[in-house]
Amino acid sequence: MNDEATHRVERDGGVATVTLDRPDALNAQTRASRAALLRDLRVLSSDDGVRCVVLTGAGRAFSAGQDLREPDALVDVDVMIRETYIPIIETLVDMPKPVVAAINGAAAGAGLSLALACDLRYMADGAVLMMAFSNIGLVPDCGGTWLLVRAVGHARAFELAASGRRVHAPEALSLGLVQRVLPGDELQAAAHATAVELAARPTQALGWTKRLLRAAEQSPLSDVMELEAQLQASAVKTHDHAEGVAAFLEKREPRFEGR
Ligand code: T3D
Repeated sequence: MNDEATHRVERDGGVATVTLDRPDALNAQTRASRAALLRDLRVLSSDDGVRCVVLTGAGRAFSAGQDLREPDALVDVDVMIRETYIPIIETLVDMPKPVVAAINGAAAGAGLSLALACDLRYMADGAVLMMAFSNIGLVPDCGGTWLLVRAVGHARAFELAASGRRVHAPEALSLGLVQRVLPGDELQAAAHATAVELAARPTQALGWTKRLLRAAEQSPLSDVMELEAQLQASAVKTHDHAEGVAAFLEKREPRFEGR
């Protein structure tokens, strides 16, 4: 699935784990690594057999963002961002199934944007988050502003972006940037366990729920309620709705199939 060998994709039932795998470079992103990642994320997005995705990093970092040693990285940077970074973020945000980030180590710059594009973030107690862009005289990109301001509000987002400082796990948890902090050696198991639970939920309804929550962040109430009505009209026709109601009436656990 990945001939570039800059990440790995492993399947376990309905859970796919994507591991950024350039540990010697703190999983920093290059043109080639982004192209390969985008290709595989799109495959996972359209594969109905995949019902939850975990995104994590190999070694001691989640991702240090753009590989600052990559030759010519800044040539046509806007084109590069449009062609690789933006579609990766959009694919994660629009993925019609839950995506869990297991932040095993530093998530900096575009690496933090990747994590913020996921639906849930679990963080190792020794990891750090960094809006690193201003440390090298850049503005946040890859949706970092859009995602961060919605997570923590303007003033906190500005402070984190302007300082470029390290946010350690307890602060990340208190800011709501991550949902759980775990000892490093328990992180992957906890993220996988949550992914297994989510994969057993009604995947199509969860995908539509993601879409509604994103719409709710930027659309008027009346528009969102109309979209809710439209998607509910689709949801009531699913196998999982029938199964959920039957299971409730029969006083048993539902067996959702994601359709
Ligand atoms: O530029 C464009 O193309 C536009 C797009 C921009 C998007 C972006 O992502 S901009 C932001 C880029 N990322 C950064 O600025 C983060 C830089 N790295 C750090 O701040 C820190 O390294 C970390 C917080 C990630 C980790 O800190 P620490 O103390 O654990 O490790 P370290 O000692 O700083 O780094 C270890 C090595 O990794 C070191 O190399 P060395 O000295 O052992 O040979 C360091 O240079 C290297 N490294 C870390 N980050 C990057 C990197 N090499 C290349 N690119 C990196 N992003």
